[in-house]
Amino acid sequence: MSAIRHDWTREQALALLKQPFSDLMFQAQQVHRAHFDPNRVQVSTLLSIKTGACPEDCKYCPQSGHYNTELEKEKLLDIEKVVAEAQAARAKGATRFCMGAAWRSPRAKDMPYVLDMVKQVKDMGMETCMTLGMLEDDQAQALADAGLDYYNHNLDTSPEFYGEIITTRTYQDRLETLGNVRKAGMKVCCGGILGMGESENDRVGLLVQLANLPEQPESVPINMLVKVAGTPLEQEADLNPFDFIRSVALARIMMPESHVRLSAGRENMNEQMQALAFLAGANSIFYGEKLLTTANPEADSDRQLFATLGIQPEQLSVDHGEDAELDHLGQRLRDQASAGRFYNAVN
Ligand code: SAM
Ligand code: DTB
Ligand code: SF4
Repeated sequence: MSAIRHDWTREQALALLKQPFSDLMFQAQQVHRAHFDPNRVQVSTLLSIKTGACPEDCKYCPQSGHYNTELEKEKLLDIEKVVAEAQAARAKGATRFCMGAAWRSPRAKDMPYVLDMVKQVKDMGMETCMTLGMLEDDQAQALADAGLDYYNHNLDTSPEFYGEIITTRTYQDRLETLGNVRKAGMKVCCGGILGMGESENDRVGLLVQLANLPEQPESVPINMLVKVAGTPLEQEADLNPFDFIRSVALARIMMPESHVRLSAGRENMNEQMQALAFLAGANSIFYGEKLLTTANPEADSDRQLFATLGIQPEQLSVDHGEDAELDHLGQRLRDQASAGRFYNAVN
């Protein structure tokens, strides 16, 4: 078992990243296999609960009100709609439901609605995650008290490159929100985006920041930029796919116990590239036809990919004897998997 380190230097990380590809992948797989079943991948589904007209100016984002992306804006969704979407995601095999809002931060009057969403999705036996922008400590505590398991808030890139991408909130603001989430006792989902024109040193800088947080995030989404027409990054050059895979491997080595999520951008990756990402230590995906506003691979093609690679979806661990209803749900999820909702290529 590799020990968790919080004292990574950029030089050390860069030296790992620059190894021959085979050596880097071998090292990542050794770390991965010491901490996880390499044939299990966690499956989350996303829903945008409030879409567009965001006051922030994140240059990658189709939901920013600063750019004209012809996105249809939507107010905060009704609770019934959110619950129906969560039920559909659960029926398809997702174990975590992630709700995202295009806010700088939630307003006081929005809080009762989002807290109700957390409670109702949680009551269905799913893990819950939200990403609502910056949180004050009382907001984080209210979400934790409602049963929110994870809060997603990304650092997005290195501290030096950050100012090229976002000017309406600082890196420090983000670190403070992450601190509030931790203080409230929630699990942290925090990662970034690659392919925004950053340097190799910036990619390393992001991963070093994440690894050196006081506690490493339980979940680390690595997004490949989705270039959306109308955003300032629409014409950005493609990142070399091997550089993307190398970053996934580095994340795995430096954050051995975290789930590393192969996140946005899978729609533009072929199966071979996704397989390389799993070999590099990615062990979570967003599953379902849509991310927040952009396309994700069809659920059918993901089931097919899992079958081809002999990957099984990770199941929720159920506390036996404590809650009969949850137990029943755990069994249903296992039954679904064996009934072929996720085809098992191994047996
Ligand atoms: N508004 C909240 C916030 O930014 O804190 C939550 C939602 S925001 C859409 C969540 C994350 O999605 C961003 O931090 C960014 O990493 C990712 N994201 C947004 N647009 C993207 C794109 N075009 N390509 C890849 N990732 C993207
Ligand atoms: C994360 O790191 N990636 C997800 C989730 N956290 C909220 C969002 C990806 C969004 C991609 C662009 C879109 O669909 O709007
Ligand atoms: Fe708003 Fe989040 Fe998009 Fe930034 S990433 S513009 S904060 S929705």
